[in-house]
Amino acid sequence: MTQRILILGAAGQIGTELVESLHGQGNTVLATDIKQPSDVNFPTDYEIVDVLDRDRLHSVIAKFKPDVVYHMAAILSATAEKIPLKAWEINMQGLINVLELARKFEFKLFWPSSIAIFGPTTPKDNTPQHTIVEPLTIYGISKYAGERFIDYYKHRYGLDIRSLRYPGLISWKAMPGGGTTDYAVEIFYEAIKNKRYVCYLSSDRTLPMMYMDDAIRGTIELMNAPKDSMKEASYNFAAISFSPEELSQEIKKHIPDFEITYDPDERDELAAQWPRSIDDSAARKDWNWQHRYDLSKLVEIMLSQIAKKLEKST
Ligand code: AKB
Repeated sequence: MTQRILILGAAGQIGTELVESLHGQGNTVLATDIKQPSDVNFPTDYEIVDVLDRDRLHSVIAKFKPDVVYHMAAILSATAEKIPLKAWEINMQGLINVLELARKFEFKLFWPSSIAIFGPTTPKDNTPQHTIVEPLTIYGISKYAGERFIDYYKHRYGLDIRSLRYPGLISWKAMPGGGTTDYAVEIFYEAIKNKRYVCYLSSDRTLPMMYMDDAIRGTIELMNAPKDSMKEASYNFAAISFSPEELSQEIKKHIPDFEITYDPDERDELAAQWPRSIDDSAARKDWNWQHRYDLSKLVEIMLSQIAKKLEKST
């Protein structure tokens, strides 16, 4: 069944690929973001929408009448630490504005959470679905508060809201912006262009990661799963885990003279608070989640696609 789908924050790393995929499946998609992106050509209608502008949001939703909304607009972890109160406003007030409209217009909602909800007191290996959650970053605090909010709206108003705790996402189509895990995309561009990369994380800073195709497929599968199989407010969602050093060793198999050096900055302190690996057995059990891409497959695709993309742009 095709649907009317509104994407808020469509010009970001995940939004760009969600638009492409949902449009490709025959849905009527309206892509929106806070400004006109210079580097993305949407195959769908596009409108400017600021999630903090309630009147504008209301009128776009009243006119488009979506069956489903993907609310992807957010400030990511590293940028959020530079503008904590603004990040809180965008991440939380933006979500509340969308939730209030979900009550009124009764659309189904997707909202992204993150591994950043976990903090230094959380067990780092195979982090369970339910565990100690004491985030110290403003991004992590906003994501965890968001999880509580969506669960409140689900139970209080009977809304259909679904959510995933995304790991670092790796794609060659769109660049990430302002995250702690962005190194795992930048490294490929630098490896191809300059055969060297200065990494802002420590060499052994292992983090949970996922190839974007898995993330998009998983997100759409979650949204299409039967409502009564949804047991969690937001699901742990995992594929692979690796450190910068392990990633660079895999890149060296393709570019033997690639060199990585380490100059950890404040982002390494954020990453140090996050899990090394995630137990996503609830997602695997409740809606049959399975990842397809391992590290070697991911590296092979990233290097070949980015090389082609860079060649085209010169
Ligand atoms: C970030 O690094 O901020 C994001 C995330 C893990 O949510 N990629």
